[in-house]
Amino acid sequence: MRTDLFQGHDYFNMDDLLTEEQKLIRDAARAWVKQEVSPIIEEAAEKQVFPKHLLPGLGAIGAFGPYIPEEYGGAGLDQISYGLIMQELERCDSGLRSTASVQSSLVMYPIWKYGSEAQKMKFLPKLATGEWIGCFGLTEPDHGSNPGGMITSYVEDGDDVILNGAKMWISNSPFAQIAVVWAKNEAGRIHGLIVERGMEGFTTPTMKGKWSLRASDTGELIFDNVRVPKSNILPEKSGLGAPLGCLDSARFGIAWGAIGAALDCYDTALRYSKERIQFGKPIAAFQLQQKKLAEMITEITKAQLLTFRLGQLRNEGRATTAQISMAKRNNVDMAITIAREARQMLGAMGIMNEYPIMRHMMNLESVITYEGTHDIHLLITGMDITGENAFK
Ligand code: TGC
Ligand code: FAD
Repeated sequence: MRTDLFQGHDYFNMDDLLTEEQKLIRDAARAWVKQEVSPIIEEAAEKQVFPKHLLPGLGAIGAFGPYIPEEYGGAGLDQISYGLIMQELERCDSGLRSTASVQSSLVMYPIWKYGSEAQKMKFLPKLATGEWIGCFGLTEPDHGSNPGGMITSYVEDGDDVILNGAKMWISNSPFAQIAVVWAKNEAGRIHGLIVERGMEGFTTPTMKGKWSLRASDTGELIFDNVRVPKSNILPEKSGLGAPLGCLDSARFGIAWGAIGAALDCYDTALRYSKERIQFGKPIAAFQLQQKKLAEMITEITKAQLLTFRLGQLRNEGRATTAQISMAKRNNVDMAITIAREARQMLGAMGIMNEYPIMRHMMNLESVITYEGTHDIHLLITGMDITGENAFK
């Protein structure tokens, strides 16, 4: 078993910009990850199982709904604290961060922002502790980048609605107690519904065979005439803007998380390069290896600065969707590039599970695709700066 020696890298003294509370939250998340997750993560990824026994611990470090008010069971933290927790989780594994960001931004966030008071009181406290786990159903087999084309829909029937359709690629669906599902009503308007495990006609088959995000469960959501009470419809917002608003929050978390994965790859390559001797000296002494390391820490530092500023803007309620897109796209691309370079720096050892790099690299292939692909985020930036919509 590998010892987790990670200490963090802060080339531009970013810690000076953090409050004492933010540093405490980050350090607590890091310590928990080192003790509880680092020792088991390689085996979980190899066996393709999500380690469910970690859920209460994730709740305890505030990873579920960090910014949800305390009256609903959340930690009532600011956005930078949320980002730092995501960074520490993804420093270990993107799947671990996925579980926390889906629960926080894609399940708790819509219930908090668009739900009734009764829905908030019923679901949020149990989601905050990890007693209940939720998932988010937007993507369909034929509608990924274009969720507005979804065909999952419902018709009214007395106090209930009858839901039909299917969602695919849904993180945590195989074991989630609830699913926040986006579906069209009879008028073709998109609404969010809370579908609960046990409702007749609702099934969640697991999708196996992923070479990426193996320590995170992914599945489908199948709705075959599922009767859902109208009281489970989120009343306060409808239209595609409702799920897209949740994605803003989740993409923000991913922008921070990707820095964590990049830091772990950089840290591993730096340590290895100082220890590995070839041609009579450490490979860290060769200019080509130094170039790789210097470029890695430069890109990480740029991403840290970008993301910290985004956190400030989000704390002030001023971050735009396009700014969040730019940070998600830049940081994930930065992380995957560093993972590929770091893997090469370890030579043959880079492919082994004794080191985390190959796992990060494979995980990041999902991260660069989900929550809006690399191309989609570029087009969001393109639309923002030119005023021309390339999607229509
Ligand atoms: P478009 O016409 O641009 O917008 C439709 C309506 O939504 C409004 N809107 C927003 N509202 C709130 N927040 C935002 N961020 C918003 N962005 C847009 C917009 O004003 C409009 O409102 P209205 O009143 O005029 O109707 O929509 P479009 O159909 O052209 O699509 C735009 C596009 C392609 C950018 C968008 O659909 C998109 O982002 N596609 C990517 C899909 C995506 O990211 N899926 C993610 C699924 S969840 C997931 O991957 C979870 S992974 C989980 C994990 O494990 O971490
Ligand atoms: P497509 O939309 O078919 O895109 C294929 C390619 O075409 C991409 O390269 C894309 O960039 C490109 N493309 C598409 N449209 C355009 C365009 N207009 N211009 C230029 N290029 C374009 N979804 C959820 O709802 N909930 C979840 O919890 C969830 N978890 C996920 C977990 C994993 C592990 C993965 C891999 C995915 C998950 N997703 C989830 C789905 C994810 O959001 C989608 O995969 C993603 O939005 C892309 O959709 P798609 O795979 O259908 O690709």
